[in-house]
Amino acid sequence: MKPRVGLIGLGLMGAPMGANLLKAGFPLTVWNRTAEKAQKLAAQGASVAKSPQDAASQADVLFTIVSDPPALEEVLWGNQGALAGLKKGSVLIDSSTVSPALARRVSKACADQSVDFLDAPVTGGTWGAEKGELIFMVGGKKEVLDRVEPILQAVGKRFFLLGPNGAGQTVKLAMNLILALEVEALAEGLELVTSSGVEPAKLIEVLQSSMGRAAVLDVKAPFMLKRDFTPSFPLRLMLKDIRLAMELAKENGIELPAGAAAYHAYSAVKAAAKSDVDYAAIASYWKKN
Ligand code: NA7
Repeated sequence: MKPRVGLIGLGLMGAPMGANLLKAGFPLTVWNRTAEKAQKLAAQGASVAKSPQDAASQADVLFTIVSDPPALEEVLWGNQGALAGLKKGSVLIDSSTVSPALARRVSKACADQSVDFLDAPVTGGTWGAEKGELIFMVGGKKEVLDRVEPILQAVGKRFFLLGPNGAGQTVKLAMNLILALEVEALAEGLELVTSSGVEPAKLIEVLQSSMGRAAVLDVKAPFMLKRDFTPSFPLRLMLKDIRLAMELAKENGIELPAGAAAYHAYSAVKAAAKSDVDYAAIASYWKKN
């Protein structure tokens, strides 16, 4: 019999993950703070839990994928939180992006009640979530990852075991810092070209044939040229990740000078944005200054 899966957090990433878990035939219980968002998955066969605790108590394997550290603390330790419901021998997989320190705190709380824990943030965006092709960066024990891999296969395609709990989040923060810097650098180059009266698409064409070639040119440049900033990975979440990376650097006693500059630039765009925008909206920085 297939293990029963729980899923807390039905945002841009969680909702398509839920749909793929159902498609793969896993019995699924979901919970989301805004209850209406559970309706679509309920129509596809998911049970809707009354609280995070209720979702956890029904699950052999529970996923959480919520916005940020306070959201994760709320669903785990808040009113009728999931930790109070998790059964002995079950597995908690947190796919939110949070601090490595919080991941280690969750790991300790799980160990205290004989629950296994993996920090397993993802990359791939909404596109990867919809296709079931997410890439997981995992911190935790190999035997736990092996145990849940058949479930992860329903939502992802690669699973990197990076070290003990916290290591998944550490690598995720470093990766998103690099992505934020790449897209910011691309925006600066585009602005330099545009403000000089040269067509910005020409820069992309040349970059595609040069050593500067990178996947962000395929994924983000077309939207930056069209100035379509519909959120795939919202800027507010990228800003949260840069902040978490800066905090980790401070704990480690190292400086991230370009990270600090990127934090400033993304913050300015967020402050000026009138709606939720993708982080590619960093290309609109110059409209605001
Ligand atoms: P979204 O689309 O912003 O979704 C965020 C989810 O987190 C959504 O289900 C929210 O519920 C939930 N949330 C936010 N705050 C809380 C609190 N305080 N309590 C309970 N639930 C909460 O984000 P994504 O799906 O794109 O990303 C999720 C994570 O993956 C994030 O860490 C990214 O950096 C990577 P709501 O529907 O608003 O009630």
